[in-house]
Amino acid sequence: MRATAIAHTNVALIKYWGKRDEHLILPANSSLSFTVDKFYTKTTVEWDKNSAQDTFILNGEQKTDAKVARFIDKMREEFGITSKAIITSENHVPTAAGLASSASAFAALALAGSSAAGRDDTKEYISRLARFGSGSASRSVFGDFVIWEKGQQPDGNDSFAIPFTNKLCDKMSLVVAVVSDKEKKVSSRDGMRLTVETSPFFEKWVSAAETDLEEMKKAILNEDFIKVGEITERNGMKMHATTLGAEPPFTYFQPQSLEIMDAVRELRENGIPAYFTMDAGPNVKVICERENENIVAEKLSGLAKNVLICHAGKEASVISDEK
Ligand code: 2P0
Repeated sequence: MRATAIAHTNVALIKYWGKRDEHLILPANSSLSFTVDKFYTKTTVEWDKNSAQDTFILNGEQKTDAKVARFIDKMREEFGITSKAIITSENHVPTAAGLASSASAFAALALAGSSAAGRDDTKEYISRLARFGSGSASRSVFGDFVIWEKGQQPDGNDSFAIPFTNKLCDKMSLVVAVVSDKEKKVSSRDGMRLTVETSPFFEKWVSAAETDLEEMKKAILNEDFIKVGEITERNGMKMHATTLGAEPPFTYFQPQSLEIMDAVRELRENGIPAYFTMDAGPNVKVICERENENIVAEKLSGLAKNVLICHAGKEASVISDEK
């Protein structure tokens, strides 16, 4: 039994930053993301009774990855199977983009793994499962705007993503300004943990994120791009503020990131509505109206290594399934 699935990566406009349960990967706050069309992972899973061990091939090279190994065990436990997995994965997230690929990777792996096991799981189930690989992967199961509900239950059964809306999606672009494609110094998992454990700003961040999320939902549904941009920018900055309060303090900002933020402010002063956000790395993602995407890309191209224009991406899907 073998199946292939594709999932796109996503960029959070209301960030996930901090877990309330490390083991179950339960977030402290709900988050909202925009799935992007340009970057995706394509993964084939085969459950093989005759293999003596799991195999993971990424971009043509055999790899050993602790997170993937744990996730395969989780799938076996969930599906009630003992077969070993043969996984072949292609990451269409250009290394030069310096973007995280764990979101698309675990969403594609969960979907292909379930389908290869002959199951017909709901997307809600796949999202909950993908969460165990990487929290943000729960959101990559869906397209357009997506909300990962933090849930209330201690067992995490109500913590999964749901599709929110496709409103505004055909009018909005996300321009990625690549500052560095190097491995980040502090992984998001470690950065979050340190923030939760030591930053006095963490508690405030969680309550502010919940308020931002409610306002963001309204702004998207009203197709109010300016409001969406303002909330995106302030939410991202609040997340990054928590890292400066951690002990020891750390930041994902690099000098070039700050220069790009200034350029975005300058665009606004010149009448082009554009707003930035950053994740657990130095690259800057800028949202703008589609009619302005080339002006924004042009402005940032002198400051970044590479500039990529993205639009809304589709939900994860199974592209082949052999029983
Ligand atoms: C996000 N990030 O909402 C936030 C903003 C990074 C900054 O989700 O520990 O790789 O595997 O659940 O999903 C990156 O975190 O972390 C992330 P784990 P993940 O997009």
